[in-house]
Amino acid sequence: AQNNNTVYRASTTAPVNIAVIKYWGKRDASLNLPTNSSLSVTLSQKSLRTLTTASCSETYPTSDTLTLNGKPQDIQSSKRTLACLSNLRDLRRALENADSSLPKLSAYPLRIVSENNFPTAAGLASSAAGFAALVRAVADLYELPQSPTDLSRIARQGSGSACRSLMGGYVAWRAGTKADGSDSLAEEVAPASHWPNMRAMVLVVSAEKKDVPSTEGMQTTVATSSLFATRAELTVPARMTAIETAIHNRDFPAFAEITMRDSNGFHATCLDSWPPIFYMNDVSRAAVRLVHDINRAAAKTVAAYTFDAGPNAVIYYLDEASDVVAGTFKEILGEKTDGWEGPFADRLKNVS
Ligand code: 2P0
Repeated sequence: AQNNNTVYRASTTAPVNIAVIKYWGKRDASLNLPTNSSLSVTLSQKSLRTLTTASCSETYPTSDTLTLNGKPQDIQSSKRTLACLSNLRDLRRALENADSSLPKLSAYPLRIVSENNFPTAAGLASSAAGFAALVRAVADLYELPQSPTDLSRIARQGSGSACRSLMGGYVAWRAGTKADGSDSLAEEVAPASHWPNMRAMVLVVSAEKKDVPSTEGMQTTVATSSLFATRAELTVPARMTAIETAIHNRDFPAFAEITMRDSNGFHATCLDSWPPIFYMNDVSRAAVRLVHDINRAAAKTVAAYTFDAGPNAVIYYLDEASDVVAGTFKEILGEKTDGWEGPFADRLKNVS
């Protein structure tokens, strides 16, 4: 082959998603196949996103490199990153085999540079945006024709929740039943524009690294919790159907109740694990009480909380309730903690 100095490059951003029906439990740990389906809301990229540039060149030194927030990462020790890159290369190679005029990018070393516009350690689903951006950037670099749903199968192998960050709005990750994972993929349930007055705010209770990493925590729950099987087999499937109906009907009280119950149910299976796993703390529980107080005072459901594998709260509400919801949170927590992050009050309408 002739010497080719060209550097091929593509940049992209991917959003953070926050699940309202939680993914917790794997039926296959190497392919990241979940025990139950899940559903998330994509947050505005103005506040939370990963920006990733992927490039490749025949002139790059031999092996692939990845830099996260300025720090070089060891790709070879990350089976998940290797799985994503190998899947993307296979798709590129298929294109090159079908059209010999295409440059052989699949044979070139990759250089991937990724940055979050929020603290990585803040427990804000950085792996979801990170792997979604990595997959999208390399897919763009390779000019792959695959749809976001097709690419979600690849991002899922990086981090389960990453498959839900390849599209905006309301996104379902269908658990699937096949052993090879081919039917375990993300689908858009509704675009963000379907419910333009939906808002989310993040209450940063702690920016410290979580106690028990998600992968380890979910393995412990699946193996030891006596509540878990009911959640995975009965409770979550019923909630998936109900919350999709609530989203289609823009029924906030129904959406909110299902969201809060699913968060509580997920944390109940954590507490029911052996040894027990605690992600919420006293401040988290104060936020739960405050949301129930706000809803009681309003005599209707105007706010919903949800918690992931950490103590931070995400609060959903509609724009018309922002005075009573965001206003009350700022009033009560604003002075007492420095955890309130105003800029995270998102307009989902602006999600691209
Ligand atoms: C979710 N979480 O649905 C749930 C709710 C945390 C609680 O997805 O092992 O980082 O990489 O597949 O995606 C966090 O788990 O786990 C998560 P892996 P991931 O958002």
